[in-house]
Amino acid sequence: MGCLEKKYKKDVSRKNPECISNNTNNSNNTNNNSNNIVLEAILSINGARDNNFTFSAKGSTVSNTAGNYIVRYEWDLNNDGSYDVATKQEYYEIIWKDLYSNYYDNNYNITSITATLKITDNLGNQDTDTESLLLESPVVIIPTFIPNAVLSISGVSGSDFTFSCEGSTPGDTRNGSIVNYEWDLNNDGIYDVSTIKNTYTINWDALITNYYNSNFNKDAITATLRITDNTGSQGTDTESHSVTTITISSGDQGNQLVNTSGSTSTTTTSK
Ligand SMILES: [Ca+2]
Ligand SMILES: [Ca+2]
Repeated sequence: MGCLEKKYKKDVSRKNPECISNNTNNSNNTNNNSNNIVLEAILSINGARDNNFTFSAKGSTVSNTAGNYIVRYEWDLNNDGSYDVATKQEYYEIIWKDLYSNYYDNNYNITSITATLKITDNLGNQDTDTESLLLESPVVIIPTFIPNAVLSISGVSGSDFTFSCEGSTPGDTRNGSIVNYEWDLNNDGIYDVSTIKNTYTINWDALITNYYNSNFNKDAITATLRITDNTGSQGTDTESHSVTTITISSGDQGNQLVNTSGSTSTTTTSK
């Protein structure tokens, strides 16, 4: 057959590549009739999620110099076989939102763009090229439903001490729930007690003997509460409490979100 080699280029979408010239003797171009014209479409795609996209036919060629030229560019922006846009210029620009919402089922998370360019010259010859562009994976937005831990401590030296997390809330305040409370009674980073109730009470002797030096001679203790909600997200709060005066210490010093991938982010709010 006389198809010129150029016609069997990378356009894999064209199931039945056909000779685009009628030249059947495979002779060299003589540039004196339209039968020798070879038209080559070259598509390039540039763009990124959240940015502009440019579909370009730059580099597409007609092979002879007999006066034929490209008169129309058609763009199938999603390679579904239907050409979506026609231009006289050799490129087409579209913003990301219009591209995915109009041509990719409104799917922001698509991972690649595949498009086909069809060019037509003034003699009616046509050629196509199909190309794909891989997109970076979209940034996963971690929900900012952060449990809010609020620790309060009451008690004086010699009496019972009550640690309470009343006022704490799960990340989803409407539908969520707190499923676990953990108490670090001496703020050494080790949670000493875990409860499903939102209070924990311990007498002075047990508190000092078990969690502080028995010769405890300070004015205050410091404890941390950690709550876990039904999604596994956690919040913490640390409070210091005077043991010499009858008072309730309460605060809301910070929250911690632990996401399911294991990394941790922390936000801090002042009292
Ligand atoms: Ca299309
Ligand atoms: Ca501890």
